[in-house]
Amino acid sequence: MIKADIVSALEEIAVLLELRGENPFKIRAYQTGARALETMEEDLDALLEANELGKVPGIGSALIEKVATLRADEALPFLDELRASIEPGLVEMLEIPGLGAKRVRKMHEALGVDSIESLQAACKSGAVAEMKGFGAKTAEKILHGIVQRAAYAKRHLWWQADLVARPILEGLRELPQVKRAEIAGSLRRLKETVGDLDFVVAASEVEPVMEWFVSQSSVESVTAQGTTKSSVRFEGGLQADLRVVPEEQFAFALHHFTGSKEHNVALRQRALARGFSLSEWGLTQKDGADGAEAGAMGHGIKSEAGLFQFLGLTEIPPELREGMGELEAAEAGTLPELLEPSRVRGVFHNHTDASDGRDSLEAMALAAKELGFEYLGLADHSKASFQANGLDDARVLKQLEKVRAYNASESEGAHLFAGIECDILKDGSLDLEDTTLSALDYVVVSVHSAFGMGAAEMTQRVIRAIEHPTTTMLGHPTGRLLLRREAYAIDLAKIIDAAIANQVIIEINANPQRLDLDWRLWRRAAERGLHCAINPDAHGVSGLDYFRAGVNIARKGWLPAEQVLNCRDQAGVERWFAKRQ
Ligand code: DGT
Ligand code: CA
Ligand code: CA
Ligand code: ZN
Repeated sequence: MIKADIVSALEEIAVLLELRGENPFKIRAYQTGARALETMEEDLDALLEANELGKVPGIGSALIEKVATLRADEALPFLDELRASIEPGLVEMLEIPGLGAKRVRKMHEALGVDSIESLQAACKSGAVAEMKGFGAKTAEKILHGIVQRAAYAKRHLWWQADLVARPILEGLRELPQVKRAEIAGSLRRLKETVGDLDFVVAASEVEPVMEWFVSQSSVESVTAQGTTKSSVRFEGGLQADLRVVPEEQFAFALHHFTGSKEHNVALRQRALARGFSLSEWGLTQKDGADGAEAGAMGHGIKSEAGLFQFLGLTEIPPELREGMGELEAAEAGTLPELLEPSRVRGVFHNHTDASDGRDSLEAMALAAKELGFEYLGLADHSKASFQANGLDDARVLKQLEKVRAYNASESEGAHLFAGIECDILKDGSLDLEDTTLSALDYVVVSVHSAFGMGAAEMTQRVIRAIEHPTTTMLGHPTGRLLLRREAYAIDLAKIIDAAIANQVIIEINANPQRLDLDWRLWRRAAERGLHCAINPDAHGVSGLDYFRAGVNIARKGWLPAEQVLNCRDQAGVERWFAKRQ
């Protein structure tokens, strides 16, 4: 079983245990373990072999044996028994938005519901409404959830969701009743994909704000309209939640609905340890002795910064709130200084009409200048990418001359660097002559073929390309297309090791559909010395702007500017290239 499948298995165990009403600590151990396994970059097999998996923080002793068994591809009797003990209909019910394992279990025990259909019937008959702690409103919500389930299942690219969200935020801010309005949720956290949009508003009057929100022309259907929350669905299936709160609750609501859940849980635990109960409404002081509550809700906190400060932390930017050590860093004062788009002086992996780009070298250079770039790297495809009109050695050398002539001319565009996106052939050799490659300023190497080979072979293939003396950077290291194509099998820990050892850069491919190398891996990799280049992989002038999505990922990956090649000036980049060749 590959690592991703083991992660899913651990997550599944957590859910199944919850459906059975097991001990919350046990459940949490599996959730934490799944996360730890997902984000670790060490080679799983090496750790297992050395008996060192337990050293990975978050992987408890109970999990080690199960991971080992799953890795060895054996069936896990524990999981099989667990599955067999729970009706599949219960698991399916968890796909209903807003419905958690606890409630599913209660309804199953009290009413015998065992499928979405029987749940729907129980909601309609009033049986659910009559249950203690449920009520008519909950039954109604479940019915809504069942109807919406199919549409909710789909996720959306961050870039597209952001395009939808920006004008809505502007519209909200223009309403006279609105005092403050912000985007929350995964969109604000800059996740690569987004389930739904979340807006949080402080307003003097709720109704007109809700009314404006649900009657936007792009709204296809209104799934909820209330006094604190409304939800809508746009054409294309994207949904949005709006929460309206009184101004004194705004900072708390914004923080809560920004998430992530993991971050929220950790912050709530920190508040509890200091004698406060934290929620989306505010902070309540716990009286201690008899458990009675005392103290004001807001403590005068008007901003997220104020909330973090109250809890003894420096402000944690939304994109770092993933429950991946940000509280510890905020306490120690070691949060990274996040990269700003304005620090990006140029980008390296872009295509022109010489291969499969739409625009000429001159047009690309001008567009780069207009974006404020000092330089632009051209990296058209090489000949093995024949479907993309890749360049052979002669055409590469001709383009190199053209770049040199452009830089020597009086033209207004950005300085051009002459590069190539050279195909990594099946055996790991490069698609062009060494003499051609070393004549260029830099070389991006990428896999564009034979995605189906096994992980070991793919890893060897890419490492061989990384070790090639002319290689400057590795392009889109997993080949994934978000929501469309899985990453090819490859051992990224070994790839990162090889890149560091050879002083080869790994790119953040900033095309919104790639965002590859994944943000989850950058923090550790950068700490170990890996350098990064943010590359829009533009296939026309309009694609250059994607570099902003790459900056998002660099921020989310805790990347320091010193390790981002794009932050160097032209001379600094030239020095890096020279060192390599
Ligand atoms: P998404 O929409 O799937 O891309 O991810 P989010 O993070 O935007 O999640 P969403 O829209 O369900 O909820 C927004 C935030 O609200 C979430 O990040 C944390 C908070 N939140 C929602 N439900 C819960 C919950 O059950 N427990 C906790 N602790 N926080 C929650
Ligand atoms: Ca969301
Ligand atoms: Ca939401
Ligand atoms: Zn490519």
